[in-house]
Amino acid sequence: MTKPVQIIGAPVDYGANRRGVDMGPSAIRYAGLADQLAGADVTAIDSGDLAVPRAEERDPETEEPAEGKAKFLRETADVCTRLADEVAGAIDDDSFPLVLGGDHSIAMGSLRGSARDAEIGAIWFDAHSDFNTPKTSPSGNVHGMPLAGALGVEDFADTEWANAPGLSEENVVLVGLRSVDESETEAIRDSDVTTYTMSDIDEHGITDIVEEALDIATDGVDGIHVSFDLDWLDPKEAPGVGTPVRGGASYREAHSALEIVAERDASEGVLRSLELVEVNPILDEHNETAELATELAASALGKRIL
Ligand code: Z70
Ligand code: MN
Ligand code: MN
Ligand code: MN
Repeated sequence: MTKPVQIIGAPVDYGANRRGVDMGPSAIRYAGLADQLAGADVTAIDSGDLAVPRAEERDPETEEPAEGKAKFLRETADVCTRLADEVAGAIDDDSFPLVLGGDHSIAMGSLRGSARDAEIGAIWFDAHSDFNTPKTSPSGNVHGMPLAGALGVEDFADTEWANAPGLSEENVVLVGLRSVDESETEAIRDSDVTTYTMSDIDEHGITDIVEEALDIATDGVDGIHVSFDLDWLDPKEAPGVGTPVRGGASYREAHSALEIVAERDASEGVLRSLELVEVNPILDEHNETAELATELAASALGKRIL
């Protein structure tokens, strides 16, 4: 990454069903993010954390839109609106926004910001598809909804703060799925997003899958956002996440995936923004998931061994 990297912390847990993920940005910094980025020859500026009131001080009452349920939707809207401004501001300054979560609900802010005055694609590394809406969500947890929100699916259609108008389904690729709700399956089939499950990775290998994902995401756009949920990895590698699902990506597959992204960025300048989400230090073992997040950021931003 030749641009200066602007670190933006989003200590949010409104969208998750477990407390602790709001401490993700602190844990990732404490695990040595600055050193890792320096090791990748990246100039980093830490702009600190967004101000996020504690969930305990708020009422989780379910909210509009639609007749469905979505906990803390008002708070999520507020944070995402401010995060979108931060991300768009960094890009405007010719910096590269690196967003630290926080739960995955913040992706609506990252994507909306990254897509301001631009056409973008997105690659979504996640065990989950995050394609629920307030109407379909089995849990009411907004971290299961951000991709639907950003794409304006169904009852999110008129939810301006959540939508990223410059993001089209044709340029969205989900990689490594292994936990998809029935309601999400239908919505995904009705959409133009591309999906690769863990079985696809087993069959074709991580290299081919990520190259293909990059071809699709970058086709005809100004750049891409990479949204990286740490639960994409196997819980053996990344225990500090709220919703671990067995059978995930290995340590090497995760690095390899982001190294391929970095390589494509080095040759074609495709990367516009990156976020690392769902690190929960309360559920972690010796902060190893946060440490992994710092290493993965370095791989995505071009760290090379030789
Ligand atoms: C389920 C839901 C989920 C994490 C997304 C799970 C959602 N599909 N969990 N990311 N960590 O409640 O919507
Ligand atoms: Mn997710
Ligand atoms: Mn997930
Ligand atoms: Mn196949």
